Amino acid sequence: MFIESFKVESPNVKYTENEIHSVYDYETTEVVHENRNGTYQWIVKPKSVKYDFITETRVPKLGVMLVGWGGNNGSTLTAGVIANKEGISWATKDKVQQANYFGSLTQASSIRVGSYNGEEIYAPFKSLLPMVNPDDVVFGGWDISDMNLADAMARARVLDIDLQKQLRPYMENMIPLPGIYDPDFIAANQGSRANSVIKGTKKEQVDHIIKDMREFKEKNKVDKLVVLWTANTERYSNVIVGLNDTMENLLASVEKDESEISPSTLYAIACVLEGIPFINGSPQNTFVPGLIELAISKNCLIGGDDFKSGQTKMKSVLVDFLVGAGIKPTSIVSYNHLGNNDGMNLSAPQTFRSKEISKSNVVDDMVASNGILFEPGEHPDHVVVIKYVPYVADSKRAMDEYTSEIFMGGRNTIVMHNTCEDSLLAAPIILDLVLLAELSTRIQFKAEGEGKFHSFHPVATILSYLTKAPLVPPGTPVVNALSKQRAMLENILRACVGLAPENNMIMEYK
Ligand code: NAI
Ligand code: DG6
Repeated sequence: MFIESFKVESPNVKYTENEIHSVYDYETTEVVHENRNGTYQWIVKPKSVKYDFITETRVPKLGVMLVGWGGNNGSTLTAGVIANKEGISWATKDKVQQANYFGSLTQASSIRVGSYNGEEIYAPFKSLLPMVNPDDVVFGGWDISDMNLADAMARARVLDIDLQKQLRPYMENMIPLPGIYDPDFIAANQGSRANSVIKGTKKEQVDHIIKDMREFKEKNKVDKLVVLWTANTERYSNVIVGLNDTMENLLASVEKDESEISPSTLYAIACVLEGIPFINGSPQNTFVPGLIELAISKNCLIGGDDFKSGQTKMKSVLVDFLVGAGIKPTSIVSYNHLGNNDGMNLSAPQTFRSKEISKSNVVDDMVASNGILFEPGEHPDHVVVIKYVPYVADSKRAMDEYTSEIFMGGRNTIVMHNTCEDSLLAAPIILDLVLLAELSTRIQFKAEGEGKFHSFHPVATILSYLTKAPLVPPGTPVVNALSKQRAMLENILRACVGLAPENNMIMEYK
């Protein structure tokens, strides 16, 4: 059965006018390696820690500024939100299609809340805590191309033409602000697009972005802003001692107009200095060590890297299944081709390399979890290929071959072929990223023994489900397995309303 909303009634949860206060027992385990009677043993101690969570329930008017607003993702997301807000439907060759938010975890997925008369009760994911309604988000942003969003939507060739015609009047006056362009960081084939760029030194460019954000907030009367990079994939920046390795060195390098500070890092610096959450949807190392230090010192949310939209999402399900089933993946070959501007930019070796890195590390935690299948340091062969084929435009083809060793020396080969518009996968993920980033800034907590409430660590691991290469604070385990990432997110939000983690034990029926 599906219900639209619910309220938790518990001595541990208090709803006030502006807050939900929950007292929560976090059941965990502590592992120690100790000398007991002359031999070292692994000892696992169950442990319960009391947490207090406070969630501010007033939902702000949210502004979202996209870097790369006029790209395929930016224009598709903007179009999709307008279509939902205006209740637009359009004729396809099959039927009359209604706007929807399919593919968005927050808008189109559900959670189990319990059972009633022997029936499982589900509710929308978004009913867990008050979240911004995507229809109410004010969009804006930057692009190095001055094309208006209606023309950008047409250039992207993603949405049905009947829908585009209806959306055009809403989008033709939306013109991205000029962007920071540095041809050294993206493919040379992007040069012809760059007709709207911010001039000046790196310091002047950072100041310009700060001014843009302040003006956007003021003009649109938004309470909060989130900025997200959905611009071209950049090459990796070199991390150099004295240049970008510490907060002081990074800020000094901006002052000195050092060439190795990338545009994405400049936008991120501007955001962090303004206390505005910044999310990186592309694979490059925008978050150089100096930037992470800056974000921590300002307690400003940063999250990334690289949207986990299709092939990698499947990989983080399939490899988790294989390793979890005691089957040993020995070779993973992932090939894809696409013909959009992203594909063209990735046809340069340096930008491809950024994508290759973020796509390649996604099975490490699953492999490391099973010492029966894998020797220490052993890893499946893992190859990633991307080719640019203009004809297929945004419709990406992803082909994967997984070879595994099964019982008694047998071989198992699974082959997958996925065809899908890339931007229709990415747009709802962008939405989730900004909505969840905003929500997480309204949550405060403290563990027993901690004096004061505080926010989550500024490096937002809570967003991991949505990214290929989750950025985590130094010393924190990286989790790629999709089901674990989703459970982490859902269970933290459940804790905020005093609900136990979903453990699937269903003891009521045993
Ligand atoms: P796109 O190439 O259509 O759009 C990127 C836009 O960024 C372009 O309009 C370009 O003019 C603009 N741009 C480039 N450098 C800029 C700068 N420094 N400042 C402001 N604007 C700038 O690409 P698309 O398909 O929208 O993808 C965007 C990014 O998202 C790419 O890096 C891609 O790798 C990444 N991504 C996309 C996924 C998908 O499923 N579509 C999944 C994972 C990541
Ligand atoms: C070619 O791989 C283009 C990329 O931008 C991908 O479409 C994007 O990274 C999505 O990757 P995945 O592995 O999540 O499908």
